Amino acid sequence: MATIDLQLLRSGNRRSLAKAITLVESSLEGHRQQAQELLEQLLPASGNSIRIGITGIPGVGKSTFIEAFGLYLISLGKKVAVLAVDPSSPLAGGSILGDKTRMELLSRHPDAYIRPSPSQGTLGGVAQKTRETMLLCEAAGYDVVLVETVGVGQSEYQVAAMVDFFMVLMLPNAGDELQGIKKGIIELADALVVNKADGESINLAQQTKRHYQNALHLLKPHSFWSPQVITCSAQNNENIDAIWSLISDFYQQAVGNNTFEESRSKQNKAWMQTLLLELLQQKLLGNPEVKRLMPALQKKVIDAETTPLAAAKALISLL
Ligand SMILES: Nc1nc2c(ncn2[C@@H]2O[C@H](COP(=O)(O)OP(=O)(O)OP(=O)(O)O)[C@@H](O)[C@H]2O)c(=O)[nH]1
Ligand SMILES: [Mg+2]
Repeated sequence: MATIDLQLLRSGNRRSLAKAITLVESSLEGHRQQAQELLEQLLPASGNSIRIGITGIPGVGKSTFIEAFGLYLISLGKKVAVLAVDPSSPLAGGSILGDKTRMELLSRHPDAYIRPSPSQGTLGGVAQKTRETMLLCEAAGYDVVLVETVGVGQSEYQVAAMVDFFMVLMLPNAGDELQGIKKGIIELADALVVNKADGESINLAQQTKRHYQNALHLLKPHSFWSPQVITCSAQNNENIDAIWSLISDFYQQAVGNNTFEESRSKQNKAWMQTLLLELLQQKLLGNPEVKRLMPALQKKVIDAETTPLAAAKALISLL
């Protein structure tokens, strides 16, 4: 892989950014090392964006929303990067690419950069690569990074742990409780957005909004910010500006009371912990002695000749 021109990348050159992301996504050991060096060099230039996570069940309108929201942000003079985290789907990447038809104007706009989900990675998996890609986009001058995920797996938790503001898109459907979104995800949301508040669904959307307002009221004020419920129509471009003003409000408050930086520090510490445990596991299970002794110890445990704890300790002691 050719070397990456830092100046060119920082000036916002798209080819240079794309090359850097490809490097970061590569699983080859040599590339991994080169990628880490690049990231360390760019670290001081990263971090200057607002990172927004967007989740919701298939069909809720995430792509349509991102098209409308992204174009609105661009109209305010911002540069917008859209990343996807979708480790569960074998079609990962395919989906957001196919989605470019729903993000037609955004995907062609010079101030937008859309990147599909990386295919399953090793260390830290897709989440690690998305984090690294986010840093690269920031170094390349993107002011807003939108991280999209389908709300049907574990990836929502990973996305919530890497963004500053996390929003869950919902359908107008007051009777349908959580619509397949896990309660734990709702608890992480800084905003619930009831999309498709248009046509015959306007009243239902308002009803749904009140329903969640009442429910959220019971859930949390976990910090200075009380989660907000808002309706919009991504299709008709309605209330898209109100959603941005809500996020701006959050951002200003969070920066003002230091929770913005604090929350990013916490995220970095927690992520380091995750990576540490993952590396440890890799190291343990890759150790030749551990591999050699594992079957015999497993058999001993099965035959009740030793306890699971004693066997596990014997293996750990080999490190
Ligand atoms: N009436 C109405 N329809 C919408 C709105 N937003 C999206 N849709 C429609 O809902 C359908 C799904 O929209 P998408 O944007 O593809 O939804 P998605 O969440 O990205 O779906 P996946 O990519 O499958 O997870 C499409 O037919 C859209 O045209 C809206 O605000 N109002
Ligand atoms: Mg989509």
